[in-house]
Amino acid sequence: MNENLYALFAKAADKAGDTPFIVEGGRTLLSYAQLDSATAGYAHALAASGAQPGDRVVVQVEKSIENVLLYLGALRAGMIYVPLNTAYTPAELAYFIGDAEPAVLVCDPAKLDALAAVSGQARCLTLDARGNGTLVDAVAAVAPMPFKTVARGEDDLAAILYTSGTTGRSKGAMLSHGNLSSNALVLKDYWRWRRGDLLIHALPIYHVHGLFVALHGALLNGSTILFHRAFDVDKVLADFDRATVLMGVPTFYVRLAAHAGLTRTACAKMRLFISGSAPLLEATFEEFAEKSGHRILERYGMTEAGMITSNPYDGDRIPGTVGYPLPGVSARVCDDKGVEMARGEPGVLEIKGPNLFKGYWRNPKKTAEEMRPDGYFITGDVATMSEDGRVSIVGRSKDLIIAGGLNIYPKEIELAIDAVPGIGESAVIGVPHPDLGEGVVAVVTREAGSPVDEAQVLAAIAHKLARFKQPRRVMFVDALPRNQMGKVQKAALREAYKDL
Ligand code: MLC
Ligand code: AMP
Repeated sequence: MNENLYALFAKAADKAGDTPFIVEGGRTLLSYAQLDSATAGYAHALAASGAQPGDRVVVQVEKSIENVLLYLGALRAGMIYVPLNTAYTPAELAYFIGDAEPAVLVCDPAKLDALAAVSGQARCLTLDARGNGTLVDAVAAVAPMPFKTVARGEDDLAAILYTSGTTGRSKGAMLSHGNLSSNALVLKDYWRWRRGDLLIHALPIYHVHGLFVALHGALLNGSTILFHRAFDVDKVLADFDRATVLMGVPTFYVRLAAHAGLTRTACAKMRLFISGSAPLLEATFEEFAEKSGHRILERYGMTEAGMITSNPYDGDRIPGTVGYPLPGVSARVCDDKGVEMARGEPGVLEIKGPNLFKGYWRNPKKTAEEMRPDGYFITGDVATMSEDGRVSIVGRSKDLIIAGGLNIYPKEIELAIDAVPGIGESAVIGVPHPDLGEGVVAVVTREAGSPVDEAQVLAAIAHKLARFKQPRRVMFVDALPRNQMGKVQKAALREAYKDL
């Protein structure tokens, strides 16, 4: 049997027939009946560009239907899809491209020159936000031809998604066809996908949430996607009159709850609101429930494992908890040696299951550091588990900031700031932010006599780091607080600057 994830989608597409697949601004861009030939074109174009099954296809482009088809075409062709955040600077991209060694690189035409120097052996194709570029020309050049989806086993890689640990250097999480299909199938049942469901898709498609959880959910169910290039609260609300499902990061719900248009009447047709990627504040949950009449279903996941736990569809959706391990997933809360804690006691969440990744790309050492000998993965999230197995995420043992659902690794920013002339040292922290959950703040010291100021620091790092990672404030101090071991006390800094 072909375990290629696309084979599952093809089966669902056959059943869905003329159902619209992607609708944007009220216009059907593609139906399920057209999915086979549309993705065949992309698979052929990638193969004609010289990529073989198992080769990496690195993609940094704006969200578009062509981008969706490129992803599905790469799956069909048995290639390994490597999506990158559009906010990354050329300096950041150089690392990913060097590490992934792609056969094909697809980027925005505006970035082509900057990337030429770092693209190595990769064939460069372009795709702009309006769906034009040499990739689309290559698709047009192959003429309509059937494509036999390349046979893949469940352990063959479908995608590599970059994510970072405490070191600040991103690692590629290797996800197999089996990882992705097992998770998608479980979620189809768990969230009760049904005939007639329409999904509002307003997330980026370079992360697990938008690319896998949302897109796969709709594809597997043959559901129409109401496609939004970005999250615009007015436009998303306007779709509530025909949609049934919304998936979003907590910032979506903060903005929706603050909107006068969020009423029970406006939400009467909606079936399910799902939140994840960052903690949903209880206050947001309650305000949203009060105004919309819907209790948001919060779930928890990560790049290395897709979705891990979820609040129940029928049972109690309790704010501040992320629900139960999904069917097939085992979870335990342990101390730093891997010894299980008593129920209710906080510890680090460890997990195992068919959704768990195949390790970090070309980095067995890092993979081994984050795995227990019995196959459990150490998530770095601090959790408690109730007597009946319900999980609450209560903190993080990894040094990570999550702003608007995007992960930011302080170490990477600290390294950039430390290199600024006149800076002694730095500590980067997340402080509460009403819209994004957390906001980035840098606390720094000056070298003796240096006049370096906030504007100079920000200007010096601007070309190195994606905008979303750049601190919103730089605070100067005489010395960073340290504990007896010499470690910077970030908790003390977070407390000191919590009202910034
Ligand atoms: C945008 N900006 C951000 C930001 N998004 N800053 C910090 N964090 C973010 N997440 C900055 C821009 O650089 C810009 O800065 C300004 O905000 C306005 O940009 P924008 O593009 O207009 O922002 P907006 O459309 O409001 O975007 C906010 C958002 C978006 C929350 C809607 O970031 C988003 O869609 N986030 C979802 C991320 C996601 O998919 N996460 C899932 C990861 S998977 P300036 O200064 O230039 O104005 C995962 C696993 C799991 O975690 O469990 O799901
Ligand atoms: P990423 O590396 O981008 O996949 O981000 C995964 C991280 O996001 C997890 O390790 C958690 O720290 C965080 N996360 C995801 N979902 C939730 C949630 N519902 N509540 C709290 N944290 C979450």
